[in-house]
Amino acid sequence: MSDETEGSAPSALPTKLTRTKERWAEEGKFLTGRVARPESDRLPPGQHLVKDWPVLDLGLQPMLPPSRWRLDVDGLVENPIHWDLDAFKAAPQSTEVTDIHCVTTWSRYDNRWEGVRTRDLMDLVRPRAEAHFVLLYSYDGYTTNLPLEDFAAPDAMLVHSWEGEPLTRAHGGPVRLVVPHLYFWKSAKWLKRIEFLPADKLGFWEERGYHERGDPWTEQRYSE
Ligand SMILES: Nc1nc2c(c(=O)[nH]1)N[C@H]1C(S)=C(S)[C@@H](COP(=O)(O)O)O[C@H]1N2
Ligand SMILES: [Mo]
Repeated sequence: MSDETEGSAPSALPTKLTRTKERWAEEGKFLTGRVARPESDRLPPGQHLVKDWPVLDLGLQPMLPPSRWRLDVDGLVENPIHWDLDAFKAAPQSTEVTDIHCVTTWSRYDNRWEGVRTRDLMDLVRPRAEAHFVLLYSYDGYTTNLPLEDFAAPDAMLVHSWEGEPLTRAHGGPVRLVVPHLYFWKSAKWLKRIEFLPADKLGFWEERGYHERGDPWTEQRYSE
């Protein structure tokens, strides 16, 4: 149950995958040194296409019945919100079809998402002028950070559905973030809280050597 996993720090669980990924960050694994452009190339450098949708996380998939899911949006905002799933679904809904690029080199094209655009969320909470970054908190203890401009990308969304079906627990249901133009580790599953901040604060993978921004087109896989 989420009661057991909500408060636990994922850093206390150095799984084999976590250690392997930390080593990749140290070694600069998968870097090709090539640069691609989203206008002319659809597949970023060093990526290969997959047809299925892999599941990647820290190994703790919180069990969140839709009735128990809550989202807090707070920090430097005029109008903090505390939503349940009904309130989330009452907000303006949108659909987007976008590609996934995971730093572990798989990409998946044409994912159909439904949910609330981050821009529509920002219209509701009204970030203050001093807000320049967001930190996302998830129910498994995961965190990830984003500059405000990336969070506010026109195709970035808080999604509840994929291909017309409710997002599964394995893929971050009831609600996850999707930021299509950055590596997929920025797209927090089991979203719990969005905090607007004046300055950058590193998230789980960013603290372990992953890039602060994570642009797949310039292979921002790891920090220098
Ligand atoms: N809450 C949470 N979100 C997360 C992660 C995680 O461990 N916990 N892993 C990230 C990573 S590294 C990837 S590649 C994607 C994987 O999403 P998927 O399992 O739906 O493919 O989720 C991202 N969001
Ligand atoms: Mo990932």
